[in-house]
Formats: sequence, structure tokens, C-alpha cells
Amino acid sequence: MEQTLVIVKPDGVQRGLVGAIISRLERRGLRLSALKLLQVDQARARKLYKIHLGKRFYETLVSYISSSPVAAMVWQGQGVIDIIRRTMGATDPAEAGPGTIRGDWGINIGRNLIHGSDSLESAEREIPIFFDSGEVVHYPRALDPWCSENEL
Ligand code: IDP
Ligand code: MG
Repeated sequence: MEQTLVIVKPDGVQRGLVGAIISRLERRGLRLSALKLLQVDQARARKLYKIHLGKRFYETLVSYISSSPVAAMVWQGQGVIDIIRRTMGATDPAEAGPGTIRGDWGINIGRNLIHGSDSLESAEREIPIFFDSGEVVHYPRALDPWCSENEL
């Protein structure tokens, strides 16, 4: 079962976009399998963004993600990692296409609303930073066969 970590970042929570973002992913046909609202502390922020250590935006990125609560989630579905990355749009909302989350609701790279794991390895590393395995729920939905002819 392919899974990915999605985070509605502090700007998305503060702007009241959690519901709209979840709704987009639900309507896409993907399955929500874990969800929590939490304040990210410095240690967790540094763990999540450790691949960016040393980049010029690293410290501001850590402050941004820990500045206010986030909504963390796990989504499941065949191809979910790439489907969500395409639904999010380019990292810089100014360059993200219309119809994407960042392209419709953002204007600035430092306030780009959403995180989504970028590969299977990233998802496997990132999900346990936010969820114990018992918090990720596996369940069939009656609508799954109407969203995909394959097993989700
Ligand atoms: P992604 O979120 O689209 O995967 P990454 O390159 O992994 O983009 O960067 C992680 C996060 O770091 C971005 O979502 C954004 O919040 C921030 N970021 C990346 N590049 C810049 C930049 O040039 N200025 C400010 N923040 C940046
Ligand atoms: Mg990334």
C-alpha cells in the first residue's frame, strides 16, 4: 500500500485552508489514513528537513514550520506520492500551475502551504516522524472501486 506524508503548513492552518486541502485530496479519490493537528517543535522540524541542512533557507524553513500548528496526515492510494505532488504544484507558488493547491492559494515560496513526501524513501522516513504505526489506519471504503479499478 503506497503511503505519503502530507502536512498543511502553519500558513495553511492560519488561513483556514485545512478543510479545503483535505477536501481536494479526498475528491481526487485518495484515502486519508491518519490525521493530527500539532505544534512542531525544533527537534521534529530539523528531523523532517534534515536533507536541507546547510541550504540558505534552512533556518527560516525550520522557524516557519514550527511557528504555529500544522495538520499532519497520511494518505494512501496507488501512485499517491506523485499524484499528491502534482496536486500540490511547484515548490514556488508563483510558478505553480492554476488548479494546483499552491498555484491557486499561494504567492510566495516561503509560504507554500503544503508539504508532501517526494519519493517512497522520503515517505518511509517522514511518516514515523509524525505517526506511530498504530495511528495509521488501513480500511476499505465503499467508494474505492469507483475511484480506481485496481486495489487502492
Ligand atoms: P517541496 O516542498 O516542493 O518538496 P523542497 O525543495 O523540498 O520543496 O523544499 C522544502 C521547503 O523549503 C519548501 O516547501 C519551502 O517551504 C522551502 N523552500 C525551498 N526553497 C526555498 C527558497 O528558495 N526560499 C524559501 N523557502 C524555500
Ligand atoms: Mg521536498
